[in-house]
Amino acid sequence: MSNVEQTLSIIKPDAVERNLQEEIKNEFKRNDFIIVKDKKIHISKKEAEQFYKVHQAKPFYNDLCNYLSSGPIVVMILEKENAVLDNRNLMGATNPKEAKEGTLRNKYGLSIDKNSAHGSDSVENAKIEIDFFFKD
Ligand code: IDP
Ligand code: MG
Repeated sequence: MSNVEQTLSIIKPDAVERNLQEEIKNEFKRNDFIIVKDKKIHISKKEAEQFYKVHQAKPFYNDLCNYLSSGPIVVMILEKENAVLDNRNLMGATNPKEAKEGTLRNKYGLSIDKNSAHGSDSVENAKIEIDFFFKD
């Protein structure tokens, strides 16, 4: 039985700043993801706060929101079988130092905050996050 899913991916400011968006998009395509929609945007701090609301109690919340709104990002809807989990596996661990060889965060991440990529962590959150950026 097929299990085609969509997930939300963000190429974060550190990677866009280093002009890695085409290289990272190619990584997704090589790994059988279809990029259904994509756009380059620069969000406000308020939008970042809304997007990362689940983390509002965390000590790093303010820095995280400042960071995500610090420069342009590329937001994408990715589609494939098991897209949510496959994207998490392709990204690797949150901390690039712990991310396995060959994962995006291992290859491109600079630090736990500048870790180059975001990916939804569940099908339910993927729907919410896709709506957040692509509902018009
Ligand atoms: P994830 O991006 O792998 O899903 P989350 O725990 O959802 O990781 O955290 C969201 C983002 O917050 C991470 O991608 C990372 O940039 C940042 N972050 C997570 N933990 C820390 C921390 O301990 N210090 C600073 N930033 C953090
Ligand atoms: Mg997360």
